Amino acid sequence: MITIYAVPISLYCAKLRIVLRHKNLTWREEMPPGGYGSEDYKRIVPSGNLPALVDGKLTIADSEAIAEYLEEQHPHPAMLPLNVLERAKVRERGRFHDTRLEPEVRALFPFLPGRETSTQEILHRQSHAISSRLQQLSEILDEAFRPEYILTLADSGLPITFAWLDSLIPLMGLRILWPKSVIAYRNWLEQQPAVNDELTEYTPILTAFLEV
Ligand SMILES: N[C@@H](CCC(=O)N[C@@H](CS)C(=O)NCC(=O)O)C(=O)O
Repeated sequence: MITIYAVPISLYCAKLRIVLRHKNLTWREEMPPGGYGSEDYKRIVPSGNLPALVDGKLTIADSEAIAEYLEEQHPHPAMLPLNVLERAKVRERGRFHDTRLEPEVRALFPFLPGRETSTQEILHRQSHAISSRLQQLSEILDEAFRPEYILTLADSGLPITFAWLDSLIPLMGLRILWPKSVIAYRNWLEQQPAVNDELTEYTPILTAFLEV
């Protein structure tokens, strides 16, 4: 059986669970031995990051690498289109989430309750940065989001980042502009069973985490 190393609040672990759920896979979840960032865990996963997956002889980290592995090992239901050009665009969208949008949300993590105090300047700057990324996402989606759209690897990280935004906007007083096409895409995403099931489990964990 597949084992994943994960912690409940990790955004990228929730992203991975959406892929596992959509592919109807069963998995076992373990906390990193010795805790997050421990030397014990780094003996298993040298980079020390989460999530990681163990499947037989294979141990790999990085949600994108894991998702591509799962797609090849368990091709049905497909989470990449057949067309090579469309597959490339799915990968582009996945990387856009991981390297462009999510890092602008993560930049607020040092200012979560109980941590450093944020300033109006930081909140204004991050509101602008996140809104700009959402605008870019809407332009990227304009090409891709059609009635025949299937849930792809690129759609696993975005719903979790959107859930974080839902919590952080009122908590920090962020002013975020949501383009109409992103709202329509998000509504569609949240109707997908794998996304809905993960959000049903993840959102209360996120809410409790932010209440600390
Ligand atoms: N690009 C990585 C990012 C994963 C990531 O940032 N994971 C966080 C937890 S949500 C983590 O492990 N942070 C600690 C570290 O990177 O050492 C992926 O897609 O898996």
